[in-house]
Amino acid sequence: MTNNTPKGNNWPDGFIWGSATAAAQVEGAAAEDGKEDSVWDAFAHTPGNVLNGDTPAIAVDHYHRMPADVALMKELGLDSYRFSTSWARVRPGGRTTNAKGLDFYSRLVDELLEAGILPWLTLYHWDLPQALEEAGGWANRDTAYRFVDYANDVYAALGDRVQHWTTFNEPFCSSLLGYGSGVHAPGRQEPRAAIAAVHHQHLAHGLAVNELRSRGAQHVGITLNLSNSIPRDPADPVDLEAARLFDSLQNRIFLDPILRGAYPADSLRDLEPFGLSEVIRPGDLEIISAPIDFLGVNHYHDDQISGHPDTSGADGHSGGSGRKAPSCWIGAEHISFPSRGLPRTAMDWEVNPDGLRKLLVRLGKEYPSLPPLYITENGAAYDDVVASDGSVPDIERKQFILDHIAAVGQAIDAGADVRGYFVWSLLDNFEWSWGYERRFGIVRVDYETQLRTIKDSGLAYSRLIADSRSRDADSDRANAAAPVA
Ligand code: PNW
Repeated sequence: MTNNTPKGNNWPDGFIWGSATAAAQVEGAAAEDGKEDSVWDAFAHTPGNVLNGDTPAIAVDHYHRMPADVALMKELGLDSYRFSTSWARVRPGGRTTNAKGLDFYSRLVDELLEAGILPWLTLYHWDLPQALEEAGGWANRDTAYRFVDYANDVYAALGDRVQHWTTFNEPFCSSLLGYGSGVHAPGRQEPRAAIAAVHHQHLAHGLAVNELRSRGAQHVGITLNLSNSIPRDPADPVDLEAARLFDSLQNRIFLDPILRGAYPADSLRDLEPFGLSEVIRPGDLEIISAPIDFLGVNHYHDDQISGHPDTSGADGHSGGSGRKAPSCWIGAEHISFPSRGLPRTAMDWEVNPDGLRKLLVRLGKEYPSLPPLYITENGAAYDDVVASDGSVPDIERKQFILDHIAAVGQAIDAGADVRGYFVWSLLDNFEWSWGYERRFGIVRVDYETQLRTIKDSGLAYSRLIADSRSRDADSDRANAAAPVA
């Protein structure tokens, strides 16, 4: 047996191996079959917002190449495909249903099921209909109720075939980067609106969980991007305070309302000047803390935090346009991210696989009501080189993925209840404000021809999946052969 599987023992029964994308990053067909602009279409049209003036208009043309892309997933041996539906395709102006938009997802789901691939659906991966942004966007409480209308439309069309429902992907980004630093759509730089957006996305999540469950959904959850907060000098109170602030804004203001039914007391105090307590209405936290069936964890990097000025390293939270943006660290604008001298990806994010193990173990320790975990995104951007034979020997990405999978295995050995891993991303795609300049795919896309080529990282991931299956089969055989006591 080859030694491609980094986890020495078996992966838990039924462990899901998958890969992920998001609608605005792969679909293209931005104005087809009734789709109207999302905030990302509108944002990308303003020069200076996205690197090189790139837009999601064509992306990797997945809207037209969907059957071939599903065939590629089958070839890779994926158990599951995590994708998102586009609100602006399903309810273009935010207020009426577009049957043609839903039809695309219905065909996608059928194609996946036909290929034996489990559809893992995310309702919100950042593409709010621009019409709803013009009505106030996530700073407007009404948007939460419009989200439930949208969730209902998608459930009505796909609820008979899709079992796994994720409400939001990384509300951190679509609130604090979208409305705080403005490096993400809609590009607003209004701290109070950003904090209102956090709360209204929480509310939308809770309302949708209750709604989907009442309609019979069995597996409903949310995906958060979580990151360890590592004080530069644990003996320095200035660094400790900065690490507390980072942890509050990156992790706890998202985890606690959902898993504990309350914002952390320190976050409430810190965010008082930005109006957090003003947007919370009686009963909201009860809705927001509706029990979930799984927590999706997206993890790319962790951060060393200091309260002292630092000029040594980029913080990895800026957008691609290079324009000077205000901080997304609302009320904590002074915090810095000093380098630990670790290798970095093309996103300038430090590589530290053990951080993923630590994060998963921490979650289990700190949140007694933690549901099962899935790694819903993990991966890396590197500058790929195409070899003369057409192959893509992306050694660094391959190593990154294998090392992080090994870290997940170690977390499971240490007791973390992790049930699946989705690599980000299936395909090179529209990397938000970095446009097409940053490639995360395990499959290369030639943006001229739309040709897909499985990179070496994709081949390695595929082998790992096959190995873990043959191990399952081996142990099934061993169990079957064992005499019954
Ligand atoms: C995630 N940060 O975004 C998203 O869910 C994906 O759509 C995206 O392509 C992927 O990670 C890679 O970036 C993030 O500033 C964007 O730390 C920004 C940050 C983290 C995650």
